[in-house]
Amino acid sequence: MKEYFKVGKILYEGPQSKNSLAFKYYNKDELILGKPMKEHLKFAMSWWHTLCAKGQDQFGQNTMVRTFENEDPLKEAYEKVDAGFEFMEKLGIEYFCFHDRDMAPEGRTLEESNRYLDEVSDYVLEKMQKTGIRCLWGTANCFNHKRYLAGAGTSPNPEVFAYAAAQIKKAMDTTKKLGGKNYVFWGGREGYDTLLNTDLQKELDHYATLLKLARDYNIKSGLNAQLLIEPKPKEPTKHQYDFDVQTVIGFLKNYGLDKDFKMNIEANHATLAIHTFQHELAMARVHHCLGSIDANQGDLLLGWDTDQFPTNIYDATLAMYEVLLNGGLETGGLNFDAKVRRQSFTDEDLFLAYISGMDTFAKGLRIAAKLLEDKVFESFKEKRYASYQRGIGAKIEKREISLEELSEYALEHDQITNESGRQEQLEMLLNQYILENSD
Ligand code: XUL
Ligand code: CO
Repeated sequence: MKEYFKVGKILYEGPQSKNSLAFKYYNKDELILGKPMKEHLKFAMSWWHTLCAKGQDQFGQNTMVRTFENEDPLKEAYEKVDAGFEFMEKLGIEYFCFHDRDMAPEGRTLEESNRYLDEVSDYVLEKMQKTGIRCLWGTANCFNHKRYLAGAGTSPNPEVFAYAAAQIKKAMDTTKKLGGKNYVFWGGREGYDTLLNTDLQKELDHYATLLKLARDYNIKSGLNAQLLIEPKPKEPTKHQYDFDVQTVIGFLKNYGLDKDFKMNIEANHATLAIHTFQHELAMARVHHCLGSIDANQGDLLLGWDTDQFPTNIYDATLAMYEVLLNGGLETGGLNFDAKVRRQSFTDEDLFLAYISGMDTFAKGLRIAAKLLEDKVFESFKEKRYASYQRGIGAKIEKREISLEELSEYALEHDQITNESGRQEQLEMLLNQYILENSD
């Protein structure tokens, strides 16, 4: 069997190691809060960025030098399977995520595309059985082809709606075949560029219909995956309907779909929505719909989805803090929806990027676990809201009070004293935990 990467197996060498091709913080079997790191951090390889991205941008051509290239796209798809499994095995990554069209090429007809996907996914299944590597989630690419120029479920053209439905059905069947426990809907081109040509009501209704049909098929087909919506506020359209977690929750509730879907939260999408990553995770957590994570980061100075590998320890700490508060991600995991920069065109760069991302989240997990164990923020918050446990506070919480009674109460208690929110102290403590645990 051909070896695609010159890099060997990546091992844990600990924080003192100077070897860039080794983990410093990710020690897969080490117990954190009684659970092995690899169970807290179900890392996944993104098929598209890792095996398909070639480094092109809107101004320039491909830059990546890859050993798994072939003039015949179908043959290349098989090479990508071999290369992808070698890559995951060498990094100790136990999951992957895929779109239908990055696993197998688009054919001349839908029937041919389906056949390609069947064939390549048969081979993927073989590799999964040999290696024990699993599928975290599957999805359909209903945004790349020009037929989707005006959306998929929200296209004004019902032929496009039908085509998208067919692609989703097939991607769900393939996810079932590969044993995926989650299925993702990223809105792709479900949004608008101008309201001058857009019937907002119809588009929202149609989008909800597509999701309802997929929800029903998830049960009918026996896939029974956790369905996930991935919010993103803009790009490619000016306004995406799945703007952010709160918007999606409102949409799902409006159409009676809130029990059927959770969220797949991507850090760079949070940035585009002018939220922190932690905000999106916390919002999903308190609404019991935190499903999975697309682990990456954006560039705060660029206004687009740069999909960089996560290196920010501060953000990763707060993200893992939310995950721990959530009691984990159940069927979800951390998919590196991230690509190497176009100047990082060697195979080795791919390994370095994943090692860096995995170590960032491993470090974040370690710090978050300590913060939680020591109840640094939790005990502060408990005290901050403690007066809601007694007197007038308890009545408000139990909703055993009217506006008139509150008015009477306030008339008698109009000299109010507040307590400091201690933001700077808490930020200092967070820094201390990050720095104290710097090796
Ligand atoms: C696009 C994006 C997608 C989804 C899956 O910004 O994040 O790759 O994760 O379609
Ligand atoms: Co994503």
